[in-house]
Amino acid sequence: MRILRFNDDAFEPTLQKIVNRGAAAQGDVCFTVQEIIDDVRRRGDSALFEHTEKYDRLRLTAETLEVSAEEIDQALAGVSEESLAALRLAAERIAAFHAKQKEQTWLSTEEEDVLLGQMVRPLDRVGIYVPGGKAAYPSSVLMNAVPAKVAGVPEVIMVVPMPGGEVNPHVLAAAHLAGVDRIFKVGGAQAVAALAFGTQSVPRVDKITGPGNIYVATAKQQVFGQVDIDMIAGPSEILIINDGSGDPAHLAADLLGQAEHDELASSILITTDDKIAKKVAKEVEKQLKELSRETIARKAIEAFGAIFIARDLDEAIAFSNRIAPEHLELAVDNPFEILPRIRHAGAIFLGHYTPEAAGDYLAGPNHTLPTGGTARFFSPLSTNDFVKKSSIVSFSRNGLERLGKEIVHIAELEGLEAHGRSVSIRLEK
Ligand code: HSO
Ligand code: ZN
Repeated sequence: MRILRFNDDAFEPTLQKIVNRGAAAQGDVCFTVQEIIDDVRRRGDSALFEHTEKYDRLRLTAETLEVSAEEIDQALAGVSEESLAALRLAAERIAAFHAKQKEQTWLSTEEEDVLLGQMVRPLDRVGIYVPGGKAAYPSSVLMNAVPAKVAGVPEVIMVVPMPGGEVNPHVLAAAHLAGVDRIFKVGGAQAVAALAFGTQSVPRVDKITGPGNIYVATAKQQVFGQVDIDMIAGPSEILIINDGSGDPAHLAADLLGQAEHDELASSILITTDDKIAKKVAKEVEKQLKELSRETIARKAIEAFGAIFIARDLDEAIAFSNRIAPEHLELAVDNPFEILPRIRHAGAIFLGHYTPEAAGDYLAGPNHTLPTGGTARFFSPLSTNDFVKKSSIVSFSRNGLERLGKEIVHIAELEGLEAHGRSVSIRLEK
């Protein structure tokens, strides 16, 4: 793993390459995605089935499109008690954390004559995208479905591609534990389109969340406005701030935990100590060789991994705030001392015994996090993504008398006479 100081010539180019790594991917798929969406929108089920046959080699009918209760039972039968228990623990902890995020409806009276408030209501129906194949993570099912259910969404619909009819049974088990209501065996842009516009068999949803490949991300972007979406996730990343304390093997393990996700993942350590920098680089090499996903992790580490040496923690913190990382580990002796100075990060993991993986699976917070520097303005997926609000306004006659003059005044400023009259007509005699 390369080790660089801030004043090295290679520092800035290396950083730029890392920061811009997500941008290269998009572009060419836009047109294809748009065609698929238009087709599903126009022809509904038959287009959905045709695209599924083409991309997933799976021939579906209105009867086989949806995962049946028997198919769920079959999947559950193939999942060990231990796996179920682990997933159940994760689901419970995620639910408990997300319950704390719940915003309440509130009402407040003003001078006894005006009542104002905000009413919180869950969305009626949401769609959760779950990737198939190697990126089929049961944890992502929980991270999307559990908050929706905690928010009170009555109908959570999941789509998951099943290439050749195959599906990860743990994904179905997680869906079952999270209380997903219906599951459709479709994926890709065609599934996103079906959720956004509805077909004869797939009901239209109000919001689509969940990760997916470039086709799915582009499709979500294109249907935004027709439905709401969560964020557009880019490649994953971790930044570790270190002060020379801790075990190099632990730091290396955390860097690799991110790198094994995909070849575009980025793992950065910024440390104030050059001795630990060298030890971590050595450890990364050693541990890489032991990984089953060595090829992916090695590519990510070589292309988008780095160890930077900072003069002091101030410089490390300033760097982190500039990057606004998705995952930030404060692998320092006194993490709470520097926490107040962290401005931007999706999730922050404090101290030497909080590997990011704890947050990926069952600490409780969501693992759907803003990537690529968007932690500057985006937040983690939360219960609040599955509700929307209505404003509440109630004036009594006294209230309208108290505030009516100014309403009429502003209506006149805007030349909107009927607005003004709707007030003055009520206050006559
Ligand atoms: N670190 C990933 C989430 C994940 N990890 C799922 C394991 N499974 C994105 O933040
Ligand atoms: Zn992960």
